[in-house]
Amino acid sequence: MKTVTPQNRILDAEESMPREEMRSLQLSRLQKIIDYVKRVPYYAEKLAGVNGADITSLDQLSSLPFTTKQDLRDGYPYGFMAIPKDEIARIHGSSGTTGRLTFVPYSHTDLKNWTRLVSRFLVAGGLQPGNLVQISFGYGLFTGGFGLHYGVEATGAAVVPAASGNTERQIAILRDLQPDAIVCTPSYALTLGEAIRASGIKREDLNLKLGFFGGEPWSDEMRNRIEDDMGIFATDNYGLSEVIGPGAAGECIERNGQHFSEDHFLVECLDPDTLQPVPQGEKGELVITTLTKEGMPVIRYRTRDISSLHYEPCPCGRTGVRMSRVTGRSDDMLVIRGVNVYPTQIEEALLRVREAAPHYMIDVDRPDTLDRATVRVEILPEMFSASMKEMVNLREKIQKAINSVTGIRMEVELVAPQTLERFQGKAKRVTDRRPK
Ligand code: DLL
Repeated sequence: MKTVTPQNRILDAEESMPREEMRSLQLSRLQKIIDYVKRVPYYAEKLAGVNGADITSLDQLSSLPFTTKQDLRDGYPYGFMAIPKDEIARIHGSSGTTGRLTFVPYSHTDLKNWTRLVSRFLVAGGLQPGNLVQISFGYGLFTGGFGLHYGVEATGAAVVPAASGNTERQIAILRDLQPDAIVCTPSYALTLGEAIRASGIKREDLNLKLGFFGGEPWSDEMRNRIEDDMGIFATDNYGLSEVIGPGAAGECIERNGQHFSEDHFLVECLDPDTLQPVPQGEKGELVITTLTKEGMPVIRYRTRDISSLHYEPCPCGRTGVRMSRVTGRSDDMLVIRGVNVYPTQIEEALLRVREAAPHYMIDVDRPDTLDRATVRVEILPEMFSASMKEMVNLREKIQKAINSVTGIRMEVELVAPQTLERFQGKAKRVTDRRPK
Protein backbone atom coordinates (compact mmCIF):
# COMPACT_ATOMS: atom_id res chain seq x y z
CA MET A 1 0.00 0.00 0.00
CA LYS A 2 1.52 3.30 -1.09
CA THR A 3 0.84 6.49 0.80
CA VAL A 4 -1.19 8.98 -1.20
CA THR A 5 0.15 12.48 -1.88
CA PRO A 6 -2.50 15.02 -0.86
CA GLN A 7 -3.62 17.95 -3.01
CA ASN A 8 -1.92 21.32 -2.92
CA ARG A 9 -3.98 24.02 -1.19
CA ILE A 10 -2.86 27.48 -0.04
CA LEU A 11 -4.66 29.17 2.83
CA ASP A 12 -3.49 32.81 2.73
CA ALA A 13 -2.56 35.27 -0.01
CA GLU A 14 0.57 36.23 1.98
CA GLU A 15 1.94 32.73 1.42
CA SER A 16 2.27 33.30 -2.32
CA MET A 17 2.95 37.04 -2.35
CA PRO A 18 5.54 38.22 -4.91
CA ARG A 19 8.86 38.52 -3.06
CA GLU A 20 9.24 42.25 -3.68
CA GLU A 21 5.84 42.87 -2.16
CA MET A 22 6.70 40.65 0.80
CA ARG A 23 9.95 42.51 1.38
CA SER A 24 8.17 45.83 1.48
CA LEU A 25 5.59 44.41 3.91
CA GLN A 26 8.44 43.12 6.06
CA LEU A 27 10.18 46.49 5.99
CA SER A 28 7.12 48.38 7.15
CA ARG A 29 6.51 45.82 9.90
CA LEU A 30 10.16 45.93 10.96
CA GLN A 31 9.97 49.71 11.27
CA LYS A 32 6.95 49.39 13.55
CA ILE A 33 8.37 46.62 15.69
CA ILE A 34 11.61 48.55 16.27
CA ASP A 35 9.63 51.35 17.89
CA TYR A 36 7.33 48.90 19.67
CA VAL A 37 10.02 46.73 21.33
CA LYS A 38 11.42 49.70 23.18
CA ARG A 39 8.73 49.01 25.77
CA VAL A 40 11.13 46.28 26.89
CA PRO A 41 14.03 47.78 28.90
CA TYR A 42 16.58 45.47 27.22
CA TYR A 43 15.65 46.81 23.78
CA ALA A 44 15.22 50.40 24.96
CA GLU A 45 18.86 50.25 25.95
CA LYS A 46 20.17 48.27 22.97
CA LEU A 47 18.24 50.33 20.44
CA ALA A 48 18.79 53.72 22.02
CA GLY A 49 19.00 56.25 19.22
CA VAL A 50 17.54 53.89 16.59
CA ASN A 51 14.03 54.66 15.35
CA GLY A 52 11.84 52.61 13.07
CA ALA A 53 11.90 55.41 10.52
CA ASP A 54 15.73 55.14 10.34
CA ILE A 55 15.38 51.63 8.92
CA THR A 56 14.91 52.18 5.20
CA SER A 57 16.12 48.80 3.95
CA LEU A 58 15.98 45.24 5.25
CA ASP A 59 19.76 45.15 4.83
CA GLN A 60 19.97 47.32 7.93
CA LEU A 61 18.81 44.34 9.96
CA SER A 62 22.46 43.36 10.31
CA SER A 63 23.11 46.46 12.39
CA LEU A 64 20.50 45.52 14.99
CA PRO A 65 21.42 43.77 18.26
CA PHE A 66 20.98 40.03 18.81
CA THR A 67 18.87 38.43 21.50
CA THR A 68 20.06 35.17 23.07
CA LYS A 69 18.45 32.57 25.28
CA GLN A 70 20.68 33.89 28.07
CA ASP A 71 19.27 37.40 27.61
CA LEU A 72 15.76 35.98 27.98
CA ARG A 73 16.84 34.04 31.07
CA ASP A 74 18.33 37.18 32.56
CA GLY A 75 14.92 38.78 32.12
CA TYR A 76 13.09 35.91 33.86
CA PRO A 77 10.14 35.83 34.38
CA TYR A 78 8.55 38.90 32.74
CA GLY A 79 11.52 41.01 31.64
CA PHE A 80 10.84 40.68 27.89
CA MET A 81 7.11 41.15 28.06
CA ALA A 82 5.90 44.12 26.03
CA ILE A 83 2.28 44.27 27.18
CA PRO A 84 0.74 45.01 30.58
CA LYS A 85 0.00 41.90 32.62
CA ASP A 86 -3.75 42.34 32.28
CA GLU A 87 -3.46 42.09 28.49
CA ILE A 88 -1.90 38.64 28.57
CA ALA A 89 -4.10 36.03 26.94
CA ARG A 90 -1.91 33.01 27.73
CA ILE A 91 1.59 32.09 28.90
CA HIS A 92 3.61 29.17 27.56
CA GLY A 93 7.11 28.10 28.44
CA SER A 94 10.08 26.75 26.53
CA SER A 95 10.80 23.08 27.13
CA GLY A 96 13.88 23.99 29.10
CA THR A 97 15.89 20.96 27.94
CA THR A 98 19.02 23.09 27.83
CA GLY A 99 18.53 25.02 31.03
CA ARG A 100 16.03 27.04 32.97
CA LEU A 101 12.52 27.57 31.70
CA THR A 102 11.63 30.74 29.80
CA PHE A 103 8.07 32.02 29.99
CA VAL A 104 6.47 33.41 26.86
CA PRO A 105 3.41 35.64 27.19
CA TYR A 106 0.93 35.96 24.28
CA SER A 107 -1.57 38.74 23.62
CA HIS A 108 -5.00 37.93 22.16
CA THR A 109 -3.76 39.02 18.73
CA ASP A 110 -0.71 36.74 19.10
CA LEU A 111 -2.99 33.77 19.76
CA LYS A 112 -5.09 34.62 16.71
CA ASN A 113 -2.01 34.92 14.49
CA TRP A 114 -0.48 31.77 15.94
CA THR A 115 -3.61 29.75 15.21
CA ARG A 116 -3.56 30.97 11.61
CA LEU A 117 0.11 30.11 11.18
CA VAL A 118 -0.46 26.58 12.43
CA SER A 119 -3.46 26.23 10.10
CA ARG A 120 -1.22 27.30 7.21
CA PHE A 121 1.18 24.40 7.56
CA LEU A 122 -1.63 21.91 8.24
CA VAL A 123 -3.40 22.92 5.03
CA ALA A 124 -0.05 22.95 3.20
CA GLY A 125 0.54 19.36 4.34
CA GLY A 126 -2.86 18.18 3.11
CA LEU A 127 -5.29 18.53 6.02
CA GLN A 128 -8.90 18.90 4.90
CA PRO A 129 -11.98 20.29 6.67
CA GLY A 130 -13.88 17.38 8.17
CA ASN A 131 -10.72 15.39 8.97
CA LEU A 132 -10.21 14.04 12.47
CA VAL A 133 -6.80 14.68 14.02
CA GLN A 134 -5.25 12.91 17.00
CA ILE A 135 -2.96 15.32 18.85
CA SER A 136 -0.39 13.37 20.83
CA PHE A 137 1.68 16.33 21.98
CA GLY A 138 1.83 17.38 25.61
CA TYR A 139 -0.78 20.00 26.54
CA GLY A 140 0.75 22.41 28.99
CA LEU A 141 3.54 24.94 28.98
CA PHE A 142 4.94 23.19 25.87
CA THR A 143 3.52 24.96 22.81
CA GLY A 144 2.93 21.77 20.82
CA GLY A 145 -0.43 20.66 22.26
CA PHE A 146 -2.35 23.91 22.45
CA GLY A 147 -0.71 25.36 19.34
CA LEU A 148 -1.73 22.45 17.15
CA HIS A 149 -5.11 22.12 18.85
CA TYR A 150 -6.40 25.55 17.86
CA GLY A 151 -4.68 25.43 14.49
CA VAL A 152 -6.39 22.15 13.59
CA GLU A 153 -9.82 23.38 14.71
CA ALA A 154 -9.46 26.58 12.69
CA THR A 155 -9.00 24.55 9.49
CA GLY A 156 -12.42 22.98 9.98
CA ALA A 157 -10.93 19.68 11.06
CA ALA A 158 -11.72 18.09 14.45
CA VAL A 159 -9.38 17.23 17.30
CA VAL A 160 -8.96 14.25 19.59
CA PRO A 161 -6.78 15.83 22.31
CA ALA A 162 -5.08 12.57 23.21
CA ALA A 163 -2.08 14.44 24.71
CA SER A 164 1.25 12.66 25.15
CA GLY A 165 1.94 9.35 26.82
CA ASN A 166 0.01 6.14 27.42
CA THR A 167 0.87 4.45 24.15
CA GLU A 168 -1.74 1.74 24.63
CA ARG A 169 -4.49 4.31 24.83
CA GLN A 170 -3.08 6.16 21.83
CA ILE A 171 -3.34 2.97 19.81
CA ALA A 172 -6.88 2.31 21.03
CA ILE A 173 -7.86 5.80 19.84
CA LEU A 174 -6.19 5.23 16.48
CA ARG A 175 -7.98 1.92 16.07
CA ASP A 176 -11.41 2.85 17.43
CA LEU A 177 -11.90 6.49 16.45
CA GLN A 178 -10.17 6.09 13.08
CA PRO A 179 -8.55 9.56 12.90
CA ASP A 180 -7.29 10.74 9.51
CA ALA A 181 -4.16 12.41 10.85
CA ILE A 182 -1.74 12.24 13.76
CA VAL A 183 0.35 15.00 15.33
CA CYS A 184 3.36 14.29 17.58
CA THR A 185 7.15 14.38 17.70
CA PRO A 186 8.85 12.20 15.07
CA SER A 187 10.48 10.07 17.77
CA TYR A 188 7.09 9.37 19.29
CA ALA A 189 5.69 8.54 15.85
CA LEU A 190 8.39 5.90 15.57
CA THR A 191 7.52 4.51 18.99
CA LEU A 192 3.83 4.44 18.07
CA GLY A 193 4.52 2.74 14.75
CA GLU A 194 6.52 0.08 16.50
CA ALA A 195 3.84 -0.43 19.18
CA ILE A 196 1.15 -0.69 16.50
CA ARG A 197 3.10 -3.44 14.78
CA ALA A 198 3.73 -5.25 18.07
CA SER A 199 0.01 -5.13 18.93
CA GLY A 200 -0.83 -7.06 15.77
CA ILE A 201 -2.89 -4.21 14.30
CA LYS A 202 -2.25 -3.82 10.58
CA ARG A 203 -1.89 -0.40 9.10
CA GLU A 204 -4.88 -1.24 6.87
CA ASP A 205 -6.97 -1.42 10.06
CA LEU A 206 -6.24 2.26 10.64
CA ASN A 207 -7.59 5.21 8.72
CA LEU A 208 -4.48 7.36 9.08
CA LYS A 209 -3.45 9.26 5.97
CA LEU A 210 -1.42 12.19 7.24
CA GLY A 211 1.18 12.88 9.90
CA PHE A 212 2.38 16.30 11.07
CA PHE A 213 5.61 15.97 12.98
CA GLY A 214 7.84 18.54 14.60
CA GLY A 215 9.48 19.73 17.78
CA GLU A 216 12.82 17.96 17.23
CA PRO A 217 15.24 17.11 14.44
CA TRP A 218 14.57 14.07 12.24
CA SER A 219 15.79 12.77 8.91
CA ASP A 220 14.34 11.68 5.57
CA GLU A 221 15.24 8.09 6.45
CA MET A 222 13.15 8.42 9.59
CA ARG A 223 10.30 9.87 7.57
CA ASN A 224 10.40 6.84 5.27
CA ARG A 225 10.29 4.49 8.24
CA ILE A 226 7.35 6.31 9.89
CA GLU A 227 5.41 6.52 6.63
CA ASP A 228 5.95 2.86 6.04
CA ASP A 229 4.91 1.85 9.54
CA MET A 230 1.75 3.92 9.55
CA GLY A 231 0.83 4.19 5.87
CA ILE A 232 0.80 7.99 5.99
CA PHE A 233 2.11 11.04 4.17
CA ALA A 234 4.30 12.86 6.70
CA THR A 235 5.36 16.49 6.82
CA ASP A 236 7.77 18.41 9.02
CA ASN A 237 6.95 21.61 10.86
CA TYR A 238 9.19 23.91 12.83
CA GLY A 239 8.96 26.53 15.49
CA LEU A 240 10.17 27.54 18.92
CA SER A 241 8.40 28.97 21.92
CA GLU A 242 10.51 32.10 22.03
CA VAL A 243 9.20 33.23 18.65
CA ILE A 244 5.69 31.69 18.73
CA GLY A 245 5.76 27.87 18.99
CA PRO A 246 4.87 25.54 16.08
CA GLY A 247 3.91 27.46 12.95
CA ALA A 248 7.03 29.47 12.20
CA ALA A 249 7.63 27.22 9.18
CA GLY A 250 6.20 24.04 7.70
CA GLU A 251 6.46 21.78 4.69
CA CYS A 252 4.05 21.76 1.77
CA ILE A 253 3.31 18.57 -0.14
CA GLU A 254 6.44 19.07 -2.28
CA ARG A 255 8.44 18.46 0.89
CA ASN A 256 11.48 20.34 -0.30
CA GLY A 257 11.98 22.51 2.76
CA GLN A 258 9.73 24.25 5.24
CA HIS A 259 8.13 27.50 4.09
CA PHE A 260 8.66 30.33 6.54
CA SER A 261 5.72 32.62 7.21
CA GLU A 262 7.72 35.66 6.23
CA ASP A 263 4.89 38.11 6.84
CA HIS A 264 5.38 37.34 10.56
CA PHE A 265 9.07 36.44 10.79
CA LEU A 266 12.27 37.77 9.31
CA VAL A 267 14.75 34.95 9.11
CA GLU A 268 18.50 35.08 8.63
CA CYS A 269 21.05 32.28 8.35
CA LEU A 270 24.37 33.23 9.94
CA ASP A 271 27.71 31.66 10.61
CA PRO A 272 27.43 30.97 14.37
CA ASP A 273 31.03 32.02 14.95
CA THR A 274 31.39 35.14 12.84
CA LEU A 275 27.67 36.06 12.96
CA GLN A 276 27.92 37.02 9.28
CA PRO A 277 25.41 35.70 6.72
CA VAL A 278 26.39 32.41 5.09
CA PRO A 279 26.01 32.21 1.28
CA GLN A 280 22.47 31.26 0.20
CA GLY A 281 21.79 27.54 0.56
CA GLU A 282 24.66 26.97 2.98
CA LYS A 283 24.29 25.82 6.55
CA GLY A 284 24.24 28.27 9.41
CA GLU A 285 22.32 29.27 12.50
CA LEU A 286 18.79 30.56 12.03
CA VAL A 287 18.24 33.98 13.56
CA ILE A 288 14.64 35.16 13.75
CA THR A 289 13.02 38.56 14.22
CA THR A 290 9.31 38.55 15.03
CA LEU A 291 7.44 41.16 12.97
CA THR A 292 3.99 41.04 14.54
CA LYS A 293 4.38 39.61 18.05
CA GLU A 294 2.89 41.79 20.80
CA GLY A 295 3.33 39.76 24.00
CA MET A 296 7.03 39.03 23.63
CA PRO A 297 8.56 40.34 20.41
CA VAL A 298 12.19 39.41 19.80
CA ILE A 299 14.80 41.04 17.60
CA ARG A 300 17.36 38.76 15.93
CA TYR A 301 16.78 35.85 18.26
CA ARG A 302 19.61 33.32 18.01
CA THR A 303 17.81 30.00 17.73
CA ARG A 304 20.98 27.83 17.78
CA ASP A 305 19.23 25.72 15.13
CA ILE A 306 21.44 24.77 12.21
CA SER A 307 19.69 24.80 8.84
CA SER A 308 19.96 26.46 5.42
CA LEU A 309 17.68 28.84 3.52
CA HIS A 310 16.45 28.35 -0.04
CA TYR A 311 14.85 31.05 -2.15
CA GLU A 312 14.21 29.29 -5.49
CA PRO A 313 10.49 29.09 -6.40
CA CYS A 314 8.59 26.09 -5.05
CA PRO A 315 6.22 24.27 -7.43
CA CYS A 316 3.42 24.61 -4.84
CA GLY A 317 3.20 28.35 -5.55
CA ARG A 318 4.26 29.54 -2.12
CA THR A 319 6.96 32.17 -2.26
CA GLY A 320 8.18 32.11 1.34
CA VAL A 321 11.82 31.23 1.89
CA ARG A 322 12.27 27.55 2.74
CA MET A 323 14.46 26.18 5.50
CA SER A 324 16.06 22.78 5.15
CA ARG A 325 15.65 20.21 7.89
CA VAL A 326 17.33 21.26 11.11
CA THR A 327 20.43 19.10 11.48
CA GLY A 328 20.54 19.84 15.16
CA ARG A 329 21.00 22.64 17.61
CA SER A 330 24.46 24.09 17.75
CA ASP A 331 24.33 23.28 21.47
CA ASP A 332 23.46 19.59 20.73
CA MET A 333 26.48 19.27 18.52
CA LEU A 334 29.05 16.89 19.92
CA VAL A 335 32.70 17.43 19.20
CA ILE A 336 34.26 13.99 19.30
CA ARG A 337 38.00 13.86 18.73
CA GLY A 338 37.69 17.20 17.01
CA VAL A 339 34.91 16.13 14.62
CA ASN A 340 31.46 17.72 14.78
CA VAL A 341 28.71 15.12 15.16
CA TYR A 342 24.96 15.57 15.51
CA PRO A 343 22.79 12.86 17.08
CA THR A 344 20.62 12.90 13.92
CA GLN A 345 23.62 11.57 11.97
CA ILE A 346 23.61 8.43 14.11
CA GLU A 347 19.92 8.05 13.45
CA GLU A 348 20.52 8.42 9.73
CA ALA A 349 23.20 5.72 9.86
CA LEU A 350 21.01 3.30 11.83
CA LEU A 351 18.11 3.72 9.46
CA ARG A 352 20.39 2.50 6.67
CA VAL A 353 20.90 -0.81 8.45
CA ARG A 354 17.79 -2.92 8.04
CA GLU A 355 18.39 -5.19 11.04
CA ALA A 356 18.87 -2.34 13.53
CA ALA A 357 16.03 -0.50 15.24
CA PRO A 358 16.35 3.30 15.16
CA HIS A 359 16.43 3.39 18.96
CA TYR A 360 19.79 4.42 20.31
CA MET A 361 21.67 6.24 23.03
CA ILE A 362 25.03 7.91 22.69
CA ASP A 363 27.45 7.84 25.61
CA VAL A 364 30.55 9.97 25.40
CA ASP A 365 33.44 9.82 27.84
CA ARG A 366 37.19 10.29 27.91
CA PRO A 367 38.79 7.33 29.66
CA ASP A 368 42.33 8.64 29.14
CA THR A 369 43.18 11.46 26.78
CA LEU A 370 40.97 10.46 23.86
CA ASP A 371 37.23 10.92 23.49
CA ARG A 372 35.27 7.71 23.26
CA ALA A 373 31.76 7.56 21.86
CA THR A 374 29.65 4.47 22.38
CA VAL A 375 26.35 4.02 20.61
CA ARG A 376 23.94 1.58 22.22
CA VAL A 377 21.59 0.26 19.57
CA GLU A 378 18.54 -1.95 19.90
CA ILE A 379 18.35 -4.93 17.61
CA LEU A 380 15.03 -5.84 16.03
CA PRO A 381 13.05 -8.62 17.74
CA GLU A 382 13.54 -10.90 14.72
CA MET A 383 17.33 -10.68 15.23
CA PHE A 384 17.09 -11.80 18.83
CA SER A 385 17.75 -15.44 18.06
CA ALA A 386 20.54 -14.70 15.61
CA SER A 387 23.89 -16.46 16.00
CA MET A 388 26.92 -14.84 17.55
CA LYS A 389 28.43 -14.52 14.09
CA GLU A 390 25.39 -12.68 12.79
CA MET A 391 25.53 -10.34 15.77
CA VAL A 392 29.20 -9.57 15.18
CA ASN A 393 28.44 -8.88 11.52
CA LEU A 394 25.57 -6.61 12.47
CA ARG A 395 27.72 -4.68 14.88
CA GLU A 396 30.33 -4.17 12.19
CA LYS A 397 27.72 -3.11 9.69
CA ILE A 398 26.39 -0.47 12.08
CA GLN A 399 29.89 0.71 12.89
CA LYS A 400 30.60 1.13 9.18
CA ALA A 401 27.34 3.00 8.58
CA ILE A 402 28.12 5.39 11.44
CA ASN A 403 31.63 5.85 10.16
CA SER A 404 30.45 6.67 6.66
CA VAL A 405 27.95 9.28 7.91
CA THR A 406 30.03 10.92 10.64
CA GLY A 407 33.56 10.24 9.47
CA ILE A 408 34.58 8.82 12.83
CA ARG A 409 34.71 5.43 14.44
CA MET A 410 32.41 4.82 17.37
CA GLU A 411 31.98 1.81 19.63
CA VAL A 412 28.72 -0.02 19.03
CA GLU A 413 26.93 -2.05 21.66
CA LEU A 414 23.92 -4.12 20.66
CA VAL A 415 21.17 -4.32 23.24
CA ALA A 416 17.97 -6.38 23.44
CA PRO A 417 14.75 -5.09 21.84
CA GLN A 418 12.67 -2.72 23.96
CA THR A 419 15.41 -2.03 26.51
CA LEU A 420 16.24 1.59 25.69
CA GLU A 421 14.09 4.45 26.89
CA ARG A 422 11.16 5.48 24.65
CA PHE A 423 10.31 9.17 24.46
CA GLN A 424 6.79 10.54 24.56
CA GLY A 425 7.87 14.07 23.76
CA LYS A 426 11.27 15.13 22.54
CA ALA A 427 13.98 12.50 22.53
CA LYS A 428 17.12 12.99 24.63
CA ARG A 429 19.78 10.58 23.52
CA VAL A 430 23.18 11.88 24.58
CA THR A 431 25.02 11.39 27.86
CA ASP A 432 28.29 13.27 27.86
CA ARG A 433 30.50 12.29 30.80
CA ARG A 434 33.65 14.02 29.63
CA PRO A 435 35.23 16.34 32.16
CA LYS A 436 34.26 19.93 31.30
O1 DLL B 1 9.26 22.54 20.02
C1 DLL B 1 7.70 24.15 19.14
C2 DLL B 1 7.11 23.08 18.30
C3 DLL B 1 6.19 22.23 18.83
C4 DLL B 1 7.43 22.99 16.96
C5 DLL B 1 5.62 21.26 18.05
C6 DLL B 1 6.85 22.05 16.15
C7 DLL B 1 5.93 21.17 16.70
P1 DLL B 1 10.38 24.52 21.97
O2 DLL B 1 9.95 23.52 22.95
O3 DLL B 1 10.67 25.89 22.42
O4 DLL B 1 9.28 24.67 20.87
O5 DLL B 1 11.64 23.94 21.22
C8 DLL B 1 12.14 24.60 20.12
O6 DLL B 1 12.86 22.53 19.09
O7 DLL B 1 14.70 25.52 18.57
C9 DLL B 1 14.49 23.29 17.59
O8 DLL B 1 15.74 23.03 18.18
C10 DLL B 1 13.55 22.15 17.91
N1 DLL B 1 12.59 21.95 16.82
C11 DLL B 1 11.31 22.35 16.77
N2 DLL B 1 10.75 21.92 15.60
C12 DLL B 1 11.71 21.27 14.91
C13 DLL B 1 11.77 20.60 13.65
C14 DLL B 1 8.81 23.68 20.04
N3 DLL B 1 10.73 20.48 12.85
C15 DLL B 1 13.30 23.83 19.52
N4 DLL B 1 12.96 20.06 13.28
C16 DLL B 1 13.83 24.47 18.28
C17 DLL B 1 14.03 20.15 14.09
C18 DLL B 1 12.89 21.29 15.69
N5 DLL B 1 14.04 20.74 15.28
